[in-house]
Amino acid sequence: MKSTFTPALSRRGFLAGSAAAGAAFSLQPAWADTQRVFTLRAAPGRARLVPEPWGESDVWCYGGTVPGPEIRVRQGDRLRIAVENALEEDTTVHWHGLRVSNAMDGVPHLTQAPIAPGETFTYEFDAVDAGTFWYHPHQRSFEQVGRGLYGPLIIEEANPPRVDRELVWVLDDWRLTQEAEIDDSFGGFHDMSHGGRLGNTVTINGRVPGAEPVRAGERVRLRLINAANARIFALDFGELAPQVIALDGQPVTPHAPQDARGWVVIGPAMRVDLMLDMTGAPGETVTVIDRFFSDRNYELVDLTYSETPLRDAPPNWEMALAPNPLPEPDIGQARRHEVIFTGGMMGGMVERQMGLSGRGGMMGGGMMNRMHDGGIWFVNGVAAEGHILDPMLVLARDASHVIAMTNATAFHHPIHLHGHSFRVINRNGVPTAHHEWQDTVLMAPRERVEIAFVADNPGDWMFHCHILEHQAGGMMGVIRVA
Ligand SMILES: [Cu+2]
Repeated sequence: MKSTFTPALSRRGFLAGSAAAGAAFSLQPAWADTQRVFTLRAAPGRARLVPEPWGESDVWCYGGTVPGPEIRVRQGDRLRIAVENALEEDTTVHWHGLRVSNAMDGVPHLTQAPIAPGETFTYEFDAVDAGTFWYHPHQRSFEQVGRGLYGPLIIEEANPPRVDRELVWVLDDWRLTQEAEIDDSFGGFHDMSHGGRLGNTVTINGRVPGAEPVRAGERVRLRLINAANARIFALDFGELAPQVIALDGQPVTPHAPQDARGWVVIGPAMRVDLMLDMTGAPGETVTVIDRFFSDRNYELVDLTYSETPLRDAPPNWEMALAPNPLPEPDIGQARRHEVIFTGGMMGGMVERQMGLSGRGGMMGGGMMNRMHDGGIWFVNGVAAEGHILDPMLVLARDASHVIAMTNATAFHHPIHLHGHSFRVINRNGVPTAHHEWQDTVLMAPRERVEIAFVADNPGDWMFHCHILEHQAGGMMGVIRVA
C-alpha cells in the first residue's frame, strides 16, 4: 500500500516552470453580503482510510465523513454554522486562520463554554479574508483531531485566478493498528516529549491515495491543508515546478518553494496554495514524494497523465491573488516582545548550547521550568494547564507589535496565533524574501523568528504550538489584545 515507507525514487531532471509572476490585479473585493447556513454534527463514525483488504476504521468525524464536509463560501459572506455534539465528551470548533471575533473562536472555557454532549452551539462570523482555511476542535485536540475531526473551509476570491481545475488536499497522518483501527495511544509521554504523534499511514482527503489523473498542459490550483497532529511534510513534486501563491490562506508574491531543494514544506495546521502546471508528456507519471524525514521518504501519490493533452504548453495566465484587507504593521514603531520556547527531550542541552540556562528570570528556561512540575514544554518559562491562563503578553490594541520568538528546543514547532495573521519578517536575523502573512509559522530547532502585526482584534487569544501533543504538554499561552 502507498503508506508503506519506500526508498526515494530517482529524479528525472527538472523542467523550468513557465509561470510569469505579476502584481496583484484587483481592488477591494465585491462584498457579497450573503448569509450562508451550515450544520456540522460531530459524532463517532466509520471511514475507509485504507483500501481493501483492510476494513473500515472507527473514527470521530463531522457529517459522517473524514474530512468533514467542505465549507465553501465567497469572501464577504456571513457564515452561520450550527455545531451539534454527538460525541460522548465536550467539544468546540476553532476556525483556523479566520479572523473572527473572540467569542466565535472556539476555545473551551476561554472564549465559550464547551459544547456538552447532546448540545448545539451556533457560530456566526464574516468571511473577511479569502483563502484556504480549516476547522477543528480545540477541546482535547490531540485526540479529537487525531481521530478525524477536521474539515476544509475555503473562502473564494471575488476574482479568482484562472485555472483549469482546483484540487483540495487535506493531508493527515494516522497511527493505525494491523487491523486498520486507530491506535489509542493518545497523549503518551514519548510522543509529547519528542516530535508528537507520528503515524504510519498518510491520507489525502481521508483515503490512502491511489493515482490523481492529470492532463498535459493543464494548470491546477492545489490547496494543501496539513491536518496531521504532528507530521511535517516536505513534498517533492519531481519534475514539476510548483509556484506558491498563498501561505496560510494569505496571498504571497508567486514564487518557487523557498526550500533550497524546491520542496513544499508544510507543518501541522499550515496551508499552502500552489499553482501546478502539468509540464509532462501524455502517458507519463509524476510521483509526489514526502522527504521531510530523510530516512523515511515515501511516495504520497502518483500524478498520471492521460494520453490526451489538454494543450501543448502551459497557459500564461496571471497567478497572483489580490491581497486581503490586513492592516499593515509599522515595524519601525512597533512595540517589541520576547518569547522563548523551552522544554522537551534534550531541551536542557539546547538551552546550554544557546547560553540560556542558569540566568534565572524569563530567559532562564532551565531554572524556570523546574518550578512547574508536570509540564513538558514551556512558553516564557510557563507550562500551560488547560485554556484558562493569565495572559503572557498584553498587547495595546490597534498598535503594531513585533514578537521575537526563540526556539530553544531540539524540535520543530509550528507556532499558531489566533485571531490575527502576522507577517514573518525575519529568520535568524535575515529578512524573509516575501514578508509572508501566516497564522502558523514553522520554527526549526534553535531558530529565532520575528513576526509583526497590528493587534486589531480585541480579546484573549491562544498562542500555541500546533503539534497537538506539544500543546497538550504545556506549549500554549494567552495573548491579550486590549
Ligand atoms: Cu511544538
